[in-house]
This record gives sequence, structure tokens and C-alpha cells, in this order.
Amino acid sequence: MKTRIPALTLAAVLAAVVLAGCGGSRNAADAPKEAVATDTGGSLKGDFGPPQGQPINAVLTSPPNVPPPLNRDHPAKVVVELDVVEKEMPISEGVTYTFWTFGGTVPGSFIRVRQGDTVQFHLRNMPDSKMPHNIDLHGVTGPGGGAASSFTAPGHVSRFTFKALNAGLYVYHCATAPVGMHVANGMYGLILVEPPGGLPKVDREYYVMQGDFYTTGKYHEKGHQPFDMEKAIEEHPTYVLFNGKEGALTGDNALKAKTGETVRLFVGNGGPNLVSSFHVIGEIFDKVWFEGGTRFQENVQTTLIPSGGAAIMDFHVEVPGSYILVDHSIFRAFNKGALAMLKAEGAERAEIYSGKEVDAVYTGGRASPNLAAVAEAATAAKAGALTQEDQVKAGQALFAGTCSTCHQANGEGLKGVFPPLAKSSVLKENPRRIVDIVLHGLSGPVTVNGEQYNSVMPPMNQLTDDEVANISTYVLNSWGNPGGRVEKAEVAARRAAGGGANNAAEH
Ligand code: HEC
Ligand SMILES: [Cu+2]
Repeated sequence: MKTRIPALTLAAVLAAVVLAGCGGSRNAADAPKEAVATDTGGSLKGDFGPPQGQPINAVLTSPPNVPPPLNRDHPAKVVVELDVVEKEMPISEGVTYTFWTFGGTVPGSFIRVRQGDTVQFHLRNMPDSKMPHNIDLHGVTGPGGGAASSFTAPGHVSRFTFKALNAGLYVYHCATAPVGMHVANGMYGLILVEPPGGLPKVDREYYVMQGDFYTTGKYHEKGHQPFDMEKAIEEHPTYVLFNGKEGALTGDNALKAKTGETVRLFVGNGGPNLVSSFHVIGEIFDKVWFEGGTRFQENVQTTLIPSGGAAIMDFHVEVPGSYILVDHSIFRAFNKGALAMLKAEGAERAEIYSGKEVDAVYTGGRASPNLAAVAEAATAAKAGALTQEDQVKAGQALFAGTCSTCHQANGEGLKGVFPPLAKSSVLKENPRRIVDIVLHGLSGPVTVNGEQYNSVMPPMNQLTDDEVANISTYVLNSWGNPGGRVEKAEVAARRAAGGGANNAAEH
């Protein structure tokens, strides 16, 4: 190892010489001085003395909202009161989960303080909680980040105080054993420690946080889903979500902006396991304060957000339409829920972009909030009152995000490429066959309404039994098909029977 040190030193000297050489009017002494000038000094220069004025109660906000900029020129004593609430909430349409939360939401309340502030933190664990909890704030200087001082039993409050010495965007999370389980249940959020001058002004600020979730049932399995410790240890999430719920930020809940505005996202990643490749489809981040730190990078497509990390990104909105926020580890976006949306209103800018909505391409049925029908069907099924009509409605919503890409929303298909489902001769001959086709896919030659197709339909085995039942019932009762009803049990039996609907094997 020792022999490497002179080599590195030599490289540094050479680099300095090269820099100085091409600098024109600059001289060699400039370079190190500039480097020092841009150094904020970190915690060494983060103490601006004792708090001044009356104590201030921190404004806490629920996601996707962010407290307003502080516009304060001196350090203060800031009181934060955060409640730990364990509660059942939807994690997807028709699916519930028992979340453990900071402030009743996932992610927890957003906290905003100024560098040099003295923060008096009150953590209250609600009396109806079943578990003890604590908090580790990554913006705290001191062992455990507050965890050791904040262990709080149900019905108790604990208090600790820290000085926010480093500016930046920091994750906070529960650190009670088993830590992974507390985090997986939603116990994380963000605290922004503003630099003394604040951040540059923007038109809108939003709070988005990714997390991975582990349920015993598969993705979209309806009803209440318990936490699955094995899947969590194996790092095989069932859901990867922004703001704790599939659809938390799509359809009517989409983030909003207008053209001509600059939008800032405070994005955190609670994990517990996955690293996020955060990307906004159709936008380029003008600035990214990567890792939530002091410096920004410019003109970024995708920024990496580690588990237990955060980033701040600004972008100017030029063109109206829907922008899709994803984890660009893309199966997570389209098959595990890591998809959010920002809708920008304003006049078209044809000179920048020719137009045509991105919605249908990237989101299918997720763009509109009609997935409510799916939840209604699930509720009805649970009560033993599921009607054919419920199934048709739910099936229609699911068809939009699943089958319509190929067979088209009106079931007419695309001539020579995707066969029609409307008045389908295949379904007329044997309506029950739809279950096998959806579960196992279809390949080889098939004649539909007198026209030959010889292509491949991939198995849709990401769908749950009730989803297949609802979609099948919808198709059978639409566009002049023979009608009839497919129940969940029939789908389960066909799935268990395995095999395929391959034409070649049948003929
Ligand atoms: C990726 C494109 C694609 C998707 C998505 C898709 N299909 Fe298909 N589907 C096909 C193709 C291609 C065929 C013909 C396969 C062949 O040539 O053997 C087909 C055939 C069929 C058939 C039999 C022929 C007919 O027209 O009646 C049915 C029924 C069917 N699909 C239903 C569905 C349903 C329901 C869904 C949604 C759950 C779905 N498909 C999703 C491409 C797709
Ligand atoms: Cu906890």
C-alpha cells in the first residue's frame, strides 16, 4: 500500500500543472483557493451560536406536501412533535396493510429546519400502538442519531434535543429491533436542514419517498396482507411504491404543475432493501443535489438514491402533459407499483415537442382513477356478494392496463398482428378457453374470424386469480361475445392444472 501514496501525489501534482497550464490568465495558486472557497465546512461551520428568539413550533406536512421555506436569518429553537401511529391503510386497490407510521402517513411528516437550529424533538407513541418505536434521524450528530434517546413504549412520550450542524436532506427512520421490519412497515420520512441562505426559490416543492414492501400474498392479491419476513430477508419485494400506496400519486392524486414553472422534488428512499434509479419520463433534471448534499449536478436523466438516502431535484416544465415518475429498474414501475405522475397544464409548445400524450403508452389504465371498480369488486367478493356486473366493471378497468395494449381498448385488435376479441370465433367455440389463454399465453397458428394469426401472446401470469376471473368475465360479456361468468375458483383450478393453451399442442 505504501508505494501507492507517492504515485497518487505525483498524479495530483501533474493534474495541478496541467490545469494551471491551460488556464490562460489563471495561475497555479488559484485552483486550491477556489476549492477552499466552495467548501462549506460541514459541521465545523454549522454552529451559529445559541438559539435566538422564542421557540418555534415546526410546521409538519403530510406527503406530497412540503413545509414552506423558512426565510430565517438566525438559529432558533425548533420544537418538533411527531406521533407514531400504527394503522391499517390501503397499499393497493382492494389490498390493505398494517402500516407503522410517523405522523399517520407513509412516508412520515416532512420536517424543515435551518442549519444551526436547536431541535427539541418529542416522539409520542400512541396508546393503541402494539410496538415500541424510536427514531434515528440521519441529520443528527450523535450516536444512534437519536435512536438511543427516543425508545418509546406505547402510550409514552420521549424527548431529546440536537443541534442540526450539517445542511442537507436527510432520511429519518425507526431503529427499533427488528429494524428491517419497522422500516418495511413504513417507518421513515425526510428532514430538510436548509443551508443558512435557504435553497434557490422555485414555484412548487413536492415530497416523494420510495419504499419496498413485503406481503405474504402476491402482487394485487386482494384483502388484508400481513408482512412477510422471509421475502424481506430474501429482498424479494411484492410492492415497490412511492408514498406508501399504489396510486398514491396517479390519476386524481397526481402532482400538479403549470408550464413555465420550476418544480422541486425532495425524494427519499426508505428502503429497507432496494436502491432507486429515480427517473421522470419526459423530463431532464436541470439540477440534482445528489445524495441530498450541498453540491448539485446539472442535466441529469436518472439519479441513484440509496436506501436510507435522498436527493433534491429541480426541473423547469416547458411542455404540458403527464410526466411519469419511476424507479427505472423498470419491472418495479410496471409490475410492483413504483409509478407516480406529475400533470402539467399549459399551452402546447409544438416547437419543443410535437404533442401526443404519453399516458396511454406508459400507464395504460393507471392514468385514470377508474381502478376504484377493482376495489369495489374486492369488497363485494369479501362479503360474498360479488355480482357479474361488479366483475365486468373491475374487468374493464384491468383490461385497460393489461390487454388493451395489443387487443386495443375496443377489442378490435390490430389487423394481421393482434387478433380481435370482439365477436371472437375462438371464444364462440369455447368461452372457457379464455382462462387458459390468459394464464398460459397462446402461440402457434390460430384462426380468428376467418383470419389466420401465427404469433405469440405471453402468459399473463402476473395477474391474480380474481383479476383473471374479472377480465375474462368482462371480455365474455363485451363486443358480441357469448357471455357467461368466470369465477376465481375456476381460475385457481386452471392455474393449478398448469400446461398451456398452445395451438400446436392441441391440433
Ligand atoms: C403482448 C400482446 C398481447 C397482450 C398484452 C394480450 N394478448 Fe391476447 N393475444 C395476443 C396474440 C398475438 C394472440 C394470438 C396468438 C397466436 O397467434 O397464437 C392473442 C390471442 C388471444 C385470444 C385468442 C384469440 C382471440 O382473438 O379470441 C384471446 C381470447 C386473448 N388473446 C385474450 C387476451 C386477454 C384477455 C388479454 C389480457 C389479459 C390478452 N389477450 C393480452 C397478444 C396479446
Ligand atoms: Cu418502529
